[in-house]
Amino acid sequence: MGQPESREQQGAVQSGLPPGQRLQRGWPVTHYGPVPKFKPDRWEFRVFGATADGEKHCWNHEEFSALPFSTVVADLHCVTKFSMLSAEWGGVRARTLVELAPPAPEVTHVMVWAEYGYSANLRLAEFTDANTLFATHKAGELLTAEHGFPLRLVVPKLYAWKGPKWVRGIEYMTADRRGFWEERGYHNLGDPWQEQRYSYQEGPGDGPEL
Ligand SMILES: Nc1nc2c(c(=O)[nH]1)N[C@H]1C(S)=C(S)[C@@H](COP(=O)(O)O)O[C@H]1N2
Ligand SMILES: [Mo]
Repeated sequence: MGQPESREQQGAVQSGLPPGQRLQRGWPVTHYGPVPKFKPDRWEFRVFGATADGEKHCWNHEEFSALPFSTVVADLHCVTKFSMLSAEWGGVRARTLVELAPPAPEVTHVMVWAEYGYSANLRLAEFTDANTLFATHKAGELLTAEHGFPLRLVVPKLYAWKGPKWVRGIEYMTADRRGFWEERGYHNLGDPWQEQRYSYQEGPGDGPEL
């Protein structure tokens, strides 16, 4: 369970440019819809769905901020073809939350939920990867509102739409379900190294049909 190890340096996930991507100078802002306003007294992070104990688990902002802090160096690949390499993200490993609020044994997938109903589905194994991070910081500084403050998910091995900004919680699932972009024509898996951009590229077993 979450030992009070405070700062821990994670491995680096830098592998260069996946096929079809180009390098972007700076850090553009990309998302659908408005930037939500952060209300610290109303904010909570919820773990729900098929939890091991059948209960919902919640952290308020103060409690979440006290969780063990780790850093991950990772690239960001937007499906619209720009990439940003070697960003240093700081925050709480997804794995830490899974240890604190474990899933039931039959859980196979996780839906990550953000403000305004944005969502992204991940396989449990991707979610619990050591480099999957709920980021509060980038390059040692708090995230800005446009980039997801107070919390965004970083999944280094997948296209960036799989990392919701303004995350509010996760749902443990016993079967796969498509998230926001996955329902709107994007690939259910989203591996940039295999150029899994669109749903029409999916093969049998890649996920529930559109
Ligand atoms: N809540 C939310 N998160 C989101 C999105 C979104 O539309 N809503 N877009 C995703 C996409 S497509 C990308 S490329 C990245 C962009 O992150 P950035 O604006 O910090 O560069 O955020 C991802 N997270
Ligand atoms: Mo994107």
